[in-house]
Amino acid sequence: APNLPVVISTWDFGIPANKEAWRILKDGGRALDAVEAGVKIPEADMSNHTVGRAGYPDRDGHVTLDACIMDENGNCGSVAAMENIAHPITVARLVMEKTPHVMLVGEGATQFAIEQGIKKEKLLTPESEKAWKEWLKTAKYSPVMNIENAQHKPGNQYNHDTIGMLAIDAKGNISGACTTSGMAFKLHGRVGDSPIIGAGLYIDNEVGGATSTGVGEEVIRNVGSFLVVELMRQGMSPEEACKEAVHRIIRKKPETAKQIQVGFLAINKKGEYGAYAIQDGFSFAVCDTQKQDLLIKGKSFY
Ligand code: SD4
Repeated sequence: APNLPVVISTWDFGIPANKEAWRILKDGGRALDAVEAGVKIPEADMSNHTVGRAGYPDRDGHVTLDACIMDENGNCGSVAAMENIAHPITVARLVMEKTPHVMLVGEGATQFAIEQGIKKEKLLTPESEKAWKEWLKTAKYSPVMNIENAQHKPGNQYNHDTIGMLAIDAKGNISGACTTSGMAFKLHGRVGDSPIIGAGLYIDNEVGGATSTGVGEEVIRNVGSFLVVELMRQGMSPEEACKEAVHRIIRKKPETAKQIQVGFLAINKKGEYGAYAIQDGFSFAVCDTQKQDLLIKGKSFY
């Protein structure tokens, strides 16, 4: 196909992540390798408080990370509520490739990562700790929408900036990765949609892939990414499928939906892509043979 390979990612920080993925894709590399390498960029970014290292902690001060990965053969791996390991996406891939399981959580996930030779480290940075202490003064859990403009400001209690990345390589194979520190100041033990196959990410190599960002509870309720892929299977374009999945969330809980952000991003087998969100302000990054740093404003219900 003329427009392959393609890699797309959620939010503005998808641009540098896509560039890293592109280094692999442009030389005929595998989509799976590209998405893992790509999302490791925001995982390592110290100025980013919503993914990986330097992520905001939970209510009790623990940085707990969620991630999953899925390949063109329907293999998948996931870690949830994992502490002290800087690259959860790599551990998710190791779960996929080195164990008979799909998902490891909490201490078991950290233990497995250590057994695989990954070093244990402290992920809470002084800046994130300061933001948490600030939050503790009121200790009010209220996610606020459209945080992409505010995510770098310390003290912001809100965030829903997960990176979800979808890639289709030169061979036409699709893979995806999704990684996050979850909602800032969540209850200890809370797991969002991002590490849940079918909710935060889904790939079907016959059809396409989808990923999500935003308030994970609403995505889990609707098995969002699986829904988007199934709608594409029935003939919808990526954008139409994302739009219908957003409408499903709104129809089910219209009052909740007014207050929150959820965005879906999808790609199909032809390399066509699209997105749709509840609220204005969702963006996604695209990288293909034409352009390596395209940022597109996602359409939205409100
Ligand atoms: C979650 N969906 O933990 C994640 C957060 C997120 O963009 O997407 N941020 O619910």
